[in-house]
Amino acid sequence: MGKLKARDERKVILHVDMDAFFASVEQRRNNRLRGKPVAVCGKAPRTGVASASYEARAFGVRANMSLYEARRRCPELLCVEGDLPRYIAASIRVMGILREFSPHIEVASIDEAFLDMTRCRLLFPSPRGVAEAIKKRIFDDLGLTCSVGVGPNKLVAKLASSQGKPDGLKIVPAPGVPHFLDNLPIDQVWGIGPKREEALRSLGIQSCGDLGRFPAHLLKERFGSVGERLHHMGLGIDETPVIPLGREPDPKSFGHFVTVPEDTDDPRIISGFLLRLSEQVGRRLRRNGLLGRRIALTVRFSDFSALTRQKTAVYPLMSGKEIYRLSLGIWNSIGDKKPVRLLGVTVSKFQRASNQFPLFSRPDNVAALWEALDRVNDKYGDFTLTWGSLHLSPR
Ligand code: TTP
Ligand code: MG
Repeated sequence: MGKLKARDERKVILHVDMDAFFASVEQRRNNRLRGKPVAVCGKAPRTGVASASYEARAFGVRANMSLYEARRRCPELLCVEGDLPRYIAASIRVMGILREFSPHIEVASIDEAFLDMTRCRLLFPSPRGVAEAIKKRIFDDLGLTCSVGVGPNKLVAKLASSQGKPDGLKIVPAPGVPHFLDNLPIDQVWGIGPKREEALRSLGIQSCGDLGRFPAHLLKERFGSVGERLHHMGLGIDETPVIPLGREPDPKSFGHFVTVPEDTDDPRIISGFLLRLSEQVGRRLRRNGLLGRRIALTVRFSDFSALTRQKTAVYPLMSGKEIYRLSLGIWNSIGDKKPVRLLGVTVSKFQRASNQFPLFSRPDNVAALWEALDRVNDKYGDFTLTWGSLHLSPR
């Protein structure tokens, strides 16, 4: 088993994830739903399950399942049309509570956050104590349960919180990481879908710990850049910091790059990557409360020749779609195209996105809300949300 970095061993990271978040919010506000199998769904008639209460999960109902299938598994399922502004309001209250415990908080999605407690040790010497206090505060204030994982880095903390669900509390100190990973089947590691799981099992890899012992170069050969990430996961290594919202250090530009899995000149594949990169950059802008005017496209071709071209937008942007339109425009203007090896989209020439959201006085709430919306949009296309439909008051 590889060694954890000494730097990691000193850190105390918490991952807090609300249990069956949307469904629990609905159960909390409507007595008739409590203790019952509940599914929260979108508006459209052919929508799927966004969140299933744990009572519904006992019947095999899961997120992303079609309503048809969910009802087949659980005929008494109570379906509730989701109300995103309500969940965002709850999310903002949860994040507000977490912020009382540590200023080093990264809102990872609408219902989950990482807290770096390393520098709060004097105030909260016991990780278990702080985790219990957080759970109690959230329950007392919102009547909702959450699961908390504690580990020496974000990866282990997140894996730990997923193991205790619901209403869980799992602490994995650095020396316990190898044992924890050995007992973690690979299908429980996020990001490993059924296809990849099958491929890993065919290599004799059953647990997350097996992944760490498997020769790294073979994983890379088989899975490309993901292989390295898998290897690190198997060793419980993760050096990514908890990035508090709006606190990326004085950025001049934001760029995202991808080495495509196979050199390609297929315009559909290339535009797909450009869209993804643009969305990533847009998200980063919003998280930092910034708008950008200059968009640059970087391309490295299969023969390793490279070019960067840029364009200045007429007005400052923070939307991934608009960044995509511009970067695609730059791509289309390139004359002599060879198969592409690497693509990058960078945005610069920033200005602050101030006074855009009159409903929120605190900038951290705005950032948290953008983040929450981004994550929900990623996962949950069925809701349409306009600013006007939000009636939230900042805490
Ligand atoms: P999750 O934390 O993944 O799920 P959950 O909170 O419902 O259940 P768990 O106890 O396993 O954490 O997602 C948080 C919320 O995000 C969830 O309540 C609804 C929403 N969501 C979607 O809208 N679509 C999805 O596909 C998923 C997975 C979640
Ligand atoms: Mg959750």
